Amino acid sequence: MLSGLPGELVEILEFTRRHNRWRRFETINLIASENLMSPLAESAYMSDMMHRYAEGKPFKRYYQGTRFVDEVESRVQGLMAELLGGGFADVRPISGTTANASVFRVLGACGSKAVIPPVQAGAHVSHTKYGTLGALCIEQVEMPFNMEELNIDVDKAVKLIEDVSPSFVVLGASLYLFPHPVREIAEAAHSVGARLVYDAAHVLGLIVGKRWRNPLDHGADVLTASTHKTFPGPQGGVIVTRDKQLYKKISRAVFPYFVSNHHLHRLPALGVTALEMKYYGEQYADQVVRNAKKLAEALAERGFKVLGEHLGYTKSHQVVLDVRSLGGGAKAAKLLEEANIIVNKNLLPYDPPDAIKDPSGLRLGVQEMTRVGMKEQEMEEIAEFMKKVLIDGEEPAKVAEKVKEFRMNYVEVKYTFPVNTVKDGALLLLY
Ligand code: DSN
Repeated sequence: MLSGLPGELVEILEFTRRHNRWRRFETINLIASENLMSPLAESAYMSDMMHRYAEGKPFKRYYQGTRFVDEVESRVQGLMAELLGGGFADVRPISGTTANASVFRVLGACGSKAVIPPVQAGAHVSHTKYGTLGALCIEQVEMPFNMEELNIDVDKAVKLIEDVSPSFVVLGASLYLFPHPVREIAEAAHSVGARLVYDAAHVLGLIVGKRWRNPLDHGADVLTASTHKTFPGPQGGVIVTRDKQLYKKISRAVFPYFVSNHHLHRLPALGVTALEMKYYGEQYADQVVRNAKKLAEALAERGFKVLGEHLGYTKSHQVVLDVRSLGGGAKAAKLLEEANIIVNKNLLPYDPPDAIKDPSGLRLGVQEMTRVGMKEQEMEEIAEFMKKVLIDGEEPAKVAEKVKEFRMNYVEVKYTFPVNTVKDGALLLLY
């Protein structure tokens, strides 16, 4: 079919096809920051909006031709705010980092201080001097961490906030097993006139599905997130706050400081996902947290060192392993990839910061496999595949074939509306 076309073209198409087949149908994906959109959301994503510009806010644009984009964007803003218990949502940030940049720019001046979770304990790069804070020349001050509780050390963090008197404090993390103490930290922040930003990128789907406390109900001033981790939407960002004045200021930072055009085709897909989460989110989030706990238990039973045993392992979508005795995170992640199991190596809270290239840990997330219908029984099977590769020393290529067979049984995205995008013509409706 592709004969007669330039070789470079065939290669690009072929690599894309191979990627799609491998990552979508042949691998067990346990990257904690990824997920799948439903075919309905994917079809909404493939709209003409991807070609258009709409700088500004709905109904107040700098371009003509946006009347339907305005309708979609204003509805999606409303839905995202509704899912988070009310307030005001800006859906224009094109990533979680862009959302953070916009908020940090408003809350902190160059030379001010921000208190953040420790880097090894999961602060996102945008919270740090290496990333967005550094770009805004805001100083990072790390909160003390309690290794026993695998959480922020509340008493010490409160004292630190009182001593440092930062412009803002950040909670939420990329390595995230147990909910951070929002209420106590919010009180401490407010007592020194600081704002509390909660980065909910990893747990947005769990918050919306009511399986993780909503930080806006516990004193956080503003929530930022990406929309594609436990919240299974298109890649992008969102900001939600119940403070109208703060919302206005942040919106003025989103555009024109950090976003010009906001990749409009995300918006209908985000709207579809928001509605999926409105109707199916609790069911989905419930299964995600069950699966994570089950995977942790199944791995521990098979001899893995799983963090947080005395705390019940996890309350989120994540499971964290210490694989130092199995050759370290880099080696373990590579072997699993050869066996068609995709994970990422990760610093653990007790690793030195310079261990980033070969940290002690693996971070696993069950949200994507939950989305394709896996339940507790399948978590046992995943743990068994991982044992074969990392503990029994079986040939990864052999396990890869078994993983492929297993994965082929879970291709349909669940927790969505019963629409067949081909048969019911949803795709055609868009054109
Ligand atoms: N840091 C990425 C992760 O958690 O995988 C997301 O930006």
